[in-house]
Amino acid sequence: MESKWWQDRVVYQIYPRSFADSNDDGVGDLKGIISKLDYLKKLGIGIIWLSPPYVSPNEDNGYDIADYCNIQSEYGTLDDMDKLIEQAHRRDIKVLLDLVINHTSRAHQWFQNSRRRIDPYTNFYYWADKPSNWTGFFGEKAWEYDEVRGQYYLHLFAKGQPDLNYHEPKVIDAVEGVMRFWLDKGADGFRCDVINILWKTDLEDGKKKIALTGSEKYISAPGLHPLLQRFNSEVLSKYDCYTVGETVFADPQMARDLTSPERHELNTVFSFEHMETDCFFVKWLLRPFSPRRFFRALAKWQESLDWNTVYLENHDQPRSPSRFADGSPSSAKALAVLLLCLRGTAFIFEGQEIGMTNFDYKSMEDIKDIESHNIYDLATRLHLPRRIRWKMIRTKSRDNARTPMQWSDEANGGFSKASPWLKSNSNYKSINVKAQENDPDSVLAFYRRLLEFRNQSEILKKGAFSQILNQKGVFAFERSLDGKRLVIVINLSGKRRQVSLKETEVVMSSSGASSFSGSLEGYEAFILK
Ligand code: ISL
Ligand code: CA
Repeated sequence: MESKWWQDRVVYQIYPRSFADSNDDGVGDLKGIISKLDYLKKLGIGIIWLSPPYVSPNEDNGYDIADYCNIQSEYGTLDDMDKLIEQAHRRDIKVLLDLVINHTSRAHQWFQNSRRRIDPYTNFYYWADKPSNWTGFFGEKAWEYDEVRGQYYLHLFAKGQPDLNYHEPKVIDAVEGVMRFWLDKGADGFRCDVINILWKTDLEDGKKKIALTGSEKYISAPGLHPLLQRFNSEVLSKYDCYTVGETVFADPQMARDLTSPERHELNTVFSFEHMETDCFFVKWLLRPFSPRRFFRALAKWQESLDWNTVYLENHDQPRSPSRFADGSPSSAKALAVLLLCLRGTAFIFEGQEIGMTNFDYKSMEDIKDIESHNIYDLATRLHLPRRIRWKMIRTKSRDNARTPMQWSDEANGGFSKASPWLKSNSNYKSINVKAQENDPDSVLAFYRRLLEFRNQSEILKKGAFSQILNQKGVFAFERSLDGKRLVIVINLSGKRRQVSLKETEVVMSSSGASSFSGSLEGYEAFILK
């Protein structure tokens, strides 16, 4: 079958705030992104996804939107956005935008009108006299009293992020207007924030029998599917666009229901199962990393869906070499082999291609993320010792991913001459683009070679996945197409391991080794045929 453009290309996620600062005010911006398009092209990227650059009070760094159709002035102007899309397209790079439609900011005009009961906005949000006892994603109560309206509103994330009410048809129309606005401007699709929780049921509740989290009332609730089908038939199907939905608490069946082509909802989703193998129930309850559990989750999703996404990092997750390995450049390369050899649309997060690691902060004062602060405060109220609280934050804070991109060994990693909005990782002196650019052994050089290989390998782009082994920290799988096969073997154990595989001819290796005898060093990976 003919493949779609989004099946043939690799995506690069940009967190605009932290990527490149063109005017040295300490905040990344759109002009900064434009100046790095050649760098991305050379890397082998075919699609970029921008985290939200829209007008926002920044309580959740742009995931709290006050105006969907304008650019936050610190990032630039609508004109800059037009230029960015045009310049990307000129290089044959597609552009995905973040569509955050579960909630707006409290500062959005829709909310300001709704709290004053000004029509047609009166029912744009979930209002209740007697709220349910739900807890939100950031560890707070999910309802907040609004003095102006004299009622409670639902916010599954921060207080500044009231949830939109999709039971109100005018919300659907308004959101479709936003989608059309950006697609007409040339955007090639959307990454859809927490898309499987849009539809809520049984909100007002006096009875105490509902579960504390309330999640069973909104995870892929039945009303979600007609809603997504409507977005698809009214808007998405009219453009050659791609959608990837962020789906929380989803199992493969839910993912199939959202992505099966004949249902006309989304193209792909982000699953979380492999990212949840180092915790119990919630990410803050730390569990030692187990390569076996991790690979098992990846293989399960590879086998359950015909086509989906693959990712190891994003702006909400710790850095993968720190999290799944020992943080070393060789482990960053081994993880690159895993990411880019699995079947599906692969996503690289900014800085992953140079092996950036978790932050090296020493205290909460350096942390900016609202989720981290809320959870730290909650843990303080629960009397957890400081040592434990800090360990949770250091290991899992979203700021691990959000430190400024490390371009050179100049001040602040060459990100900005001004002090950046979030402190740089001090390892920028050794881990940076400039140092890696001309070093053939660098993580960056390896990513470039691997992307070049993947971009022309029909087997890696289209081939079937099949697991070969998962034991003692070593994972091996086969990709096959029309009788041809590649075998990929990755050692995430940190120790030398011996395996027995039929294939021994080395196509590529993370260490540069050109022969394979069945033995892998710690954090070594091979592509064999
Ligand atoms: O980050 C998480 C784990 O800490 C998730 O619970 C995360 O909150 C969830 O995946 C939803 O994330 C998305 O929506 C949030 C926003 O804060 C995240 O940055 C975004 O990726 C609310 O818009
Ligand atoms: Ca700037």
